[in-house]
Amino acid sequence: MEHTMGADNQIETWQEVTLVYNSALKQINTKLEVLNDEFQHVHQYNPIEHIKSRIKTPESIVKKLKRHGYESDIENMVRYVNDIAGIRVICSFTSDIYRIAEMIRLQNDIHVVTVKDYIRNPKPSGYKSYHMLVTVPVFLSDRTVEVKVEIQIRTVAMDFWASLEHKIKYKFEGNAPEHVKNELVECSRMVSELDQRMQELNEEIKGFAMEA
Ligand code: 0O2
Repeated sequence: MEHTMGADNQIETWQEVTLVYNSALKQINTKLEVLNDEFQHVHQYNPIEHIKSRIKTPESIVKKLKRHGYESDIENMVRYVNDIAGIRVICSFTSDIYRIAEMIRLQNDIHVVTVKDYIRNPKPSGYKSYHMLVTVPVFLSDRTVEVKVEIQIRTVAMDFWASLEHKIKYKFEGNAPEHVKNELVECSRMVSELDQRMQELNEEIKGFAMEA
């Protein structure tokens, strides 16, 4: 029998939450590694630079539930917090992002719930990244559970920007001075320009390699 967590919540303790979400992360990690290896085999090129994954801390989950006005219990965590399990995929070029997203979409057992393209539509802060909320089946001894995983795909440059902006946001508790915010928006514009120029350079080099 199949259960979607949240609709028919089969998870009752924090230990079960970590077990099930960790298993989902392992599955997605393996899928991405396989796709990267296959891509290397076929095209002699790795679209993925590296992958980071994490389970959200209980403190951070409770904070998120509170922000949205929900009580802190396991059922609400599973139902309303979409990024308990998160994977960040870092690649070199913007075109790799869409290539990886398409490869994920084509996996039979992955169901794409939502997509947020903050590259085509950046956040007012300047944040850019491609977000996919997916579910993946986790096969337990007595049941199969569809588990939500948030996949964030971004370039090295976008990641550099996001990690500094995150530190600044944390330091100023979300109230950074206006000139700092403006500078971040300007840096984000520079990130886009850098990504575009690097991609153009890469295309040109590929053209040379084909002629040789
Ligand atoms: P952490 O520490 O990364 O876990 P949600 O808040 O998730 O219910 P929302 O706002 O629609 O709903 O989600 P969104 O914006 O699609 O994705 C949220 C995650 O994206 C964040 O998770 C960050 O990881 C990242 N993110 C979104 N906006 C920004 C931004 O302006 N700057 C940076 N540096 N990261 C951003 P958490 O839970 O906020 O944090």
